[in-house]
Amino acid sequence: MSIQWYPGHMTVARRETAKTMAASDVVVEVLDARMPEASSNPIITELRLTCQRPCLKVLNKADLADPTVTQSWLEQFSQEPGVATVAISCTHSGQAAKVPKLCQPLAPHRNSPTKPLRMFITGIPNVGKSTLMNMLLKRRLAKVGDQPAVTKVQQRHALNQSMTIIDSPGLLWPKIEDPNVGLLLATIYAISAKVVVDEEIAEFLATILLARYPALLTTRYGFATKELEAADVLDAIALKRGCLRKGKGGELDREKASRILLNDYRQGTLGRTSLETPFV
Ligand SMILES: Nc1nc2c(ncn2[C@@H]2O[C@H](COP(=O)(O)OP(=O)(O)OP(=O)(O)O)[C@@H](O)[C@H]2O)c(=O)[nH]1
Ligand SMILES: [Mg+2]
Repeated sequence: MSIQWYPGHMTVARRETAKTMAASDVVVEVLDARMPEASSNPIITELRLTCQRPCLKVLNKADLADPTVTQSWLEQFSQEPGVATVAISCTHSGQAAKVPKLCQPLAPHRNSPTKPLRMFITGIPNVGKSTLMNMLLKRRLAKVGDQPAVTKVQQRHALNQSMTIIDSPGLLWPKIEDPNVGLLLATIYAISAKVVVDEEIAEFLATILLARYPALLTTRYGFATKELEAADVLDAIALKRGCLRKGKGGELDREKASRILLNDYRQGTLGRTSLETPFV
């Protein structure tokens, strides 16, 4: 499955991203800690290299990711020139404050009311950009929500006398060539559910969970995973949760089971997992 999905507001977002980046000092690229590579937008990388802007890669939602794997990602990203990295969770108060502290040394000449440090928060949809801005401002100025494309326009705010922050709409790239990346992004709901079928995403997720975190499935749903395949996982969830298709003679409702698995995964109810590792 390669995903070709580029709604009109994304074209505008791309143009705006280029413009705002040129007028910023540090690019704060928010990634999903559970898949920092798949959630890196090649357009943002290309633009920041062209504009020669330093970048802070924020591995957000670290509370949902496997801490050992997150540490390996931080080590890998810190090797990149002009890049600093940090893993945070915006649901834990105080962690967002690390962001401006790490941005300042990336543009030390910008530190006064006449030359404020301009931090541009960007990234793919639903990774927590607006939540990060709200946490920094300690006010709910931007709307947030667990779905893509909540933010429609950029917002600029003064953080203090010598720092400004800009929140921006999520940005994807026009054609996601690698089917794995498409499915990973659908798993964290960076791509709209209208574009991908839940059952396909859930089966993809089940494959990874079976390989890396089978115990989490057993703990959550109460079935043994030995010798199960991904499709069996959905059947097992349907059985355990009594998901049956109406008027179909007791046939299992795999679609409903898929939604249960995806919701549990997205909300972190299943436990802490990383779907991508830097070792492979
Ligand atoms: N568990 C967890 N959830 C988070 C964290 N940060 C944000 N969220 C949740 O992630 C969802 C998306 O957050 P937003 O701030 O709206 O994401 P966004 O990147 O601004 O999304 P768009 O505007 O659609 O591009 C919301 O449900 C947030 O509550 C985090 O660190 N941990
Ligand atoms: Mg937003």
